Amino acid sequence: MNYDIYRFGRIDSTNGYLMKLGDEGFPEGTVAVADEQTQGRGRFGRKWEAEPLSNLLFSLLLRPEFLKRDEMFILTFSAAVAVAEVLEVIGGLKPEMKWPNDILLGSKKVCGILLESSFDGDRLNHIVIGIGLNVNQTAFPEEIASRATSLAVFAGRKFDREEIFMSVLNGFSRTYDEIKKGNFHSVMKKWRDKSHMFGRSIRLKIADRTVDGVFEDVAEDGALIIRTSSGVQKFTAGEITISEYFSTGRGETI
Ligand code: BT5
Repeated sequence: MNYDIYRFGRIDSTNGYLMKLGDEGFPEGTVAVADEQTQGRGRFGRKWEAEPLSNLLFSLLLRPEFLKRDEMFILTFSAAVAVAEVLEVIGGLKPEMKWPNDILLGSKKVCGILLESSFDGDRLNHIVIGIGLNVNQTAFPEEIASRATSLAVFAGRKFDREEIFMSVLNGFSRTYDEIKKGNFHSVMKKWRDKSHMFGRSIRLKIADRTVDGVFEDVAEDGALIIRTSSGVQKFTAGEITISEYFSTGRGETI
């Protein structure tokens, strides 16, 4: 993929910016990266908080016309695989995938991925994938301090943000080529190999409902499969908590 990179010292949100450029017809491969976001966003209107100049905050515009609406999930998994492989190669780290859109180091969140899409009826206009990776930040705001970590905290050294950025873009380009060829399985396999949740007791929160069970698998369509007391169930959305945390009273969503 040919990338066209727009760089910002400060911006509201790289995702918001690229959603607008998407509407204006900018091509696939347009990238926005910022040293600081004033309104960095997560899913469901949540905030992404990142110290200026310390982290990797970027978004990528895609026009994956080859994907069906219910196949978009593969893009989140592809991005997660691209980031995790960079952490392994450059950082010598062992990242862990957390369904559906997080990467953890030592059970704490180091990276969040936000996929936003624009449709015209059933026709896809564009998709924006946003990646927030904690790189050199060593202290976090109180609300997230117990659940967030960074490469620097974990590895005990600073990292070159640009090197990580370029490596993630290169890695994503390779993964994107795979899924263009319809090879979802190889991406899902790489993701699964980095998930250590299989067989663990989890609690899934979906809106105001909770489901307790055992993490059975992630299906080829990206859905979470949980074994509950009433049988095996499949979910396409929600938020997981690992039961070890809530059983010790630390019940918080990573
Ligand atoms: C995500 O949402 O994890 C997706 C985050 C995507 C951020 C990128 S940065 C570049 C691009 N531009 C944007 O505006 N966004 C994208 P979610 O799963 O909803 O998780 C959000 C939750 O993670 C928050 O409610 C906090 O609890 C926690 N959180 C916030 N900042 C964090 C950080 N720096 N590290 C770890 N956890 C954080």
